[in-house]
Amino acid sequence: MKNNIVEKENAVVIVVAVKKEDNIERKKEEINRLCYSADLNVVDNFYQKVKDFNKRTVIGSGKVDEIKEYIASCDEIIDVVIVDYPLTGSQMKNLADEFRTKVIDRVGLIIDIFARGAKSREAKLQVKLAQDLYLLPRLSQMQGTSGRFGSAGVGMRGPGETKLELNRRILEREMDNLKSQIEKIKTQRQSTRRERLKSNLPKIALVGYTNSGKSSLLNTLVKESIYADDKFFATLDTTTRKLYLGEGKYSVLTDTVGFISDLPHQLVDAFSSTLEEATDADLLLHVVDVSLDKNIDGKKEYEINMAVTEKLLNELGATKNRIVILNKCDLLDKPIEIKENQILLSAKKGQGLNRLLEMIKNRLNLQ
Ligand SMILES: Nc1nc2c(ncn2[C@@H]2O[C@H](COP(=O)(O)OP(=O)(O)OP(=O)(O)O)[C@@H](O)[C@H]2O)c(=O)[nH]1
Ligand SMILES: [Mg+2]
Repeated sequence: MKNNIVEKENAVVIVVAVKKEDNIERKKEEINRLCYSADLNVVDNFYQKVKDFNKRTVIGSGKVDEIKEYIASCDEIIDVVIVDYPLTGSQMKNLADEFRTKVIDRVGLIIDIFARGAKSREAKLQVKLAQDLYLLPRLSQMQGTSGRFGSAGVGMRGPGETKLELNRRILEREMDNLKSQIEKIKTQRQSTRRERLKSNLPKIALVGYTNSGKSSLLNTLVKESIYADDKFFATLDTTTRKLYLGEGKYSVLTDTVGFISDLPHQLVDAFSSTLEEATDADLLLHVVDVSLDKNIDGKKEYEINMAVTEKLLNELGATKNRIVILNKCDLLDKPIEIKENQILLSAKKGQGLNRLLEMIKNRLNLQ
């Protein structure tokens, strides 16, 4: 339903399982949460387990027809079809032509959420770079669709709004320019007095799946109120604060952008300097939302999220010195098994904080 205050776009979601390990239910929940974070109104979900990969449209022609009919006969006007799979430019064009509406893939949707959330100059430049990296291989197909990709709304928000008028050469030049501006900001940041002072202290970074409670934990630990929300990717800027560990000992604590399954490589590349700062730390606090304890193919959902985060951290070359924080323990209704190196905590209720500070001092050899 469109409401009068903020007119939300109506979306139809196609959940696509291609890999053997893809779980439709988990994928559905996650893509719907991403749609919610992008302020979309999801009218309906369609599902397809892809067996014979269709190069033209990814999903089979029968499914294409079914969705086409649905859109044509739907009471609501469907503004966008979200496909939970990375599409090439031509697949996107083919589906947009079939559905006669805007089509956005999972990568485009995540970049859109970042585009809406970017506040600082650095985050805006990084998002712009990610948008360009995403657009470059799709530019020619997207230009040929006479507005089918839309001129406003999801997928077109933020810094990249007029991109479809650009050509490849201009885009490449712009990307070089963005990279050098991002590099300049990074150098400036490192040379500020405040940073130099902090640099003598041990560095701790909060990392983890999006929505696990990283910002909430920073707020609780340093008695701050940086933005935390139940939407995915609430944090796009690094926030660094001095953290008192007790017994006259200090460290600096950094909060950063969250991870997700299949995090678009364009975002990893564009946000590399931000991610580097986090992964360069002396100690990582890997925050996990332990309340996601539903069983999925023999594993708990939070264990799957932990594995996704660990894989990304390893790819980024992050430090091995880690504490795993099983957060949101206030939402658990039965006790769970805790391994060495893990701690049960509630950022919201302030449970487990003293034990965490002890563990941190111990790990940083500050005792
Ligand atoms: N019940 C409960 N909710 C929590 C706890 N910690 C965080 N939350 C909620 O979880 C949601 C996400 O919290 P954030 O702190 O924004 O999570 P984040 O990891 O920073 O998320 P991104 O920045 O989006 O990656 C918010 O609605 C918080 O209020 C907790 O210990 N218990
Ligand atoms: Mg956050």
